[in-house]
Amino acid sequence: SRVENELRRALGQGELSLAYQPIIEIHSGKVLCAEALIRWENGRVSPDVFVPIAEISGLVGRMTDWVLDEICREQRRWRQLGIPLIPISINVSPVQFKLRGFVDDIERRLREKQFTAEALQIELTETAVMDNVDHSIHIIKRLRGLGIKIALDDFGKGYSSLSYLSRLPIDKIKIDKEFILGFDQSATNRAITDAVIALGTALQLEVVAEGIESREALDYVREQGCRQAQGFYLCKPVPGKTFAALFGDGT
Ligand code: G
Ligand code: G
Ligand code: MN
Ligand code: NA
Repeated sequence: SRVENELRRALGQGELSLAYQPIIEIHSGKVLCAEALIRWENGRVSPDVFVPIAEISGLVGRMTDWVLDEICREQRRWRQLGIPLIPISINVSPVQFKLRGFVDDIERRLREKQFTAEALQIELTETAVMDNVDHSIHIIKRLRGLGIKIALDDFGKGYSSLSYLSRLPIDKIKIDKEFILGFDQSATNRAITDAVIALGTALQLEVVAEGIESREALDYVREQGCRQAQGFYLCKPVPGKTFAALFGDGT
């Protein structure tokens, strides 16, 4: 298709970019991590549109390689600016996650770039992981064996049974932003948010509240015992340069 050819060209010519959004420790305001979000033409085409195209056209492996190279470059730039290591989390789609050789590719890329695994985190969607739990556990164990932290993204949207969640060797869960965006309008959304925070805490997982768009939302999740937050109220996704300027002192 036309978009596929344009994406192929964009990958070749460096027309993709990454935006970074901080994940904040609520009580201290400290930046714990940055989520990398891929952008094409400064966001004119949403990744919701072009990532699936990359998947069906076989470009997704090259896209992952590009993302890894780019965050590696960014980490290096941040280090040169004297910024203490801020881990960067990348999103991995269900298709990418299931590709044969996914872990091998990541391992090879880390090695080639002499990139420390503590600098990389991976966000997997709940639905991707639950699709084949045993296989997912195997892959996640290998990734964590490399030193990479794993987050379950968009949590609450899928259908994880609690017993499966307790079996997953993950580090954190990210509460799907839809629940938090609607917290003040829906008792159901609040009930789900509260339950996910309690569950994650009981399982000794880190819990991140996404979609924090207001002071009220931040206060609410904090009062429910959530310690980490991400959202437009705290900071929008920004270019790496801006991120370094805003958070370069590590606060
Ligand atoms: O910023 P936002 O509109 O960018 O992201 C839309 C969706 O695209 C989100 O679900 C996000 O996880 C996903 N996404 C953003 N960047 C990447 C990426 O590099 N790879 C994959 N697979 N998904 C991404
Ligand atoms: O699926 P995932 O959680 O990776 O998607 C992250 C998406 O959420 C990105 O598109 C990002 O731009 C978006 N996002 C980040 N913070 C907020 C927020 O506070 N409100 C809304 N509506 N979207 C957000
Ligand atoms: Mn994400
Ligand atoms: Na999410």
